[in-house]
Amino acid sequence: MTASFKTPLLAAGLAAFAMPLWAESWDMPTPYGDSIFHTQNIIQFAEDVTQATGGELEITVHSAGSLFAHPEIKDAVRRGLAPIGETLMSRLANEDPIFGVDSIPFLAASYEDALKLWEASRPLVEEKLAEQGLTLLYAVPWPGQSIYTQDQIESTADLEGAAFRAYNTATERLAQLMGAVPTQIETGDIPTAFSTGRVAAMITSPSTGVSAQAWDFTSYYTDTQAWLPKNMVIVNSGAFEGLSDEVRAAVMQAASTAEARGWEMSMAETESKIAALKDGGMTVVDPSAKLSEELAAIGQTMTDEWLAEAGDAGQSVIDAYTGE
Ligand code: PCA
Repeated sequence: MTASFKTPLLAAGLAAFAMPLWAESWDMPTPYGDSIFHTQNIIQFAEDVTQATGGELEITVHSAGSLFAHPEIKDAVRRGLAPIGETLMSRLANEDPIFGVDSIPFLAASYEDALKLWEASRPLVEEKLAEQGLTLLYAVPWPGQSIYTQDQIESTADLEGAAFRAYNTATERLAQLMGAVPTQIETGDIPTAFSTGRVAAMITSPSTGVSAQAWDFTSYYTDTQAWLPKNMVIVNSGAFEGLSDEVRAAVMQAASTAEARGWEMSMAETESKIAALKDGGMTVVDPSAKLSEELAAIGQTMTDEWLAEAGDAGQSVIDAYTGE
């Protein structure tokens, strides 16, 4: 009896001694909910870091904008209010066009092209973040962006004047070019925005469609898969440099594992979440020839506009991407 009581106490005592005295604890704000694969990947990343550092660095994930709202996360990390965080890269496009290169319709609409574009753009993204005292850890794309509507759409004329949900400047511009009226809405507010009539249509991934239960307020999913916007995990460079060499190396290793795992998860999601939209009752349709043509033309316009804004630096990213 006595022995069986002593064992767990002894184990607990040893565990306490095993905790490194210099353990560092980081809070990590993220924008999206726990059911989203990006968040699940980050939770795994945090566990990997704890494991690899023997608890020297503990990362606590605060999902769904619970610590900082999405628009505040990047600045919170830059100012050191949170040492690490996640954000949608293209939300920073107003700071520098390079952050928006992954949100141009049909510039890179497959995983293969998205990876090429990421390899071509990553050095400049890292450079621009470094100028703000931020270090990029990794980036993972959402599945392709497709259109959700109440009625079937044959062409952009069917969206004329419709209130269209946007989540960055590119989706705003796309809505305008389609003749729709953009309104910025965070993912968590999508169901309410539809039910109160603030928006009537949107373009997003099947992942976000499923987490918002899009079948409750839309009936048609038009499978455009027009681009693959990325979430990125960034760290305050000062906080990162404050870690020991070993811990920093372990974080970098866990980040590169999370990047590879995240791309795999994203690819697997595309099919499984489209199937879930169908199960929910949505009709999944391919875009009509007319709609495809119109969207391709809008993609060209947005590429031209992006190049005009991004100048020589932008042109060299596109050249590296297209292999010219
Ligand atoms: N989901 C996020 C960003 C892109 C996506 O697929 C959103 O809709 O806001």
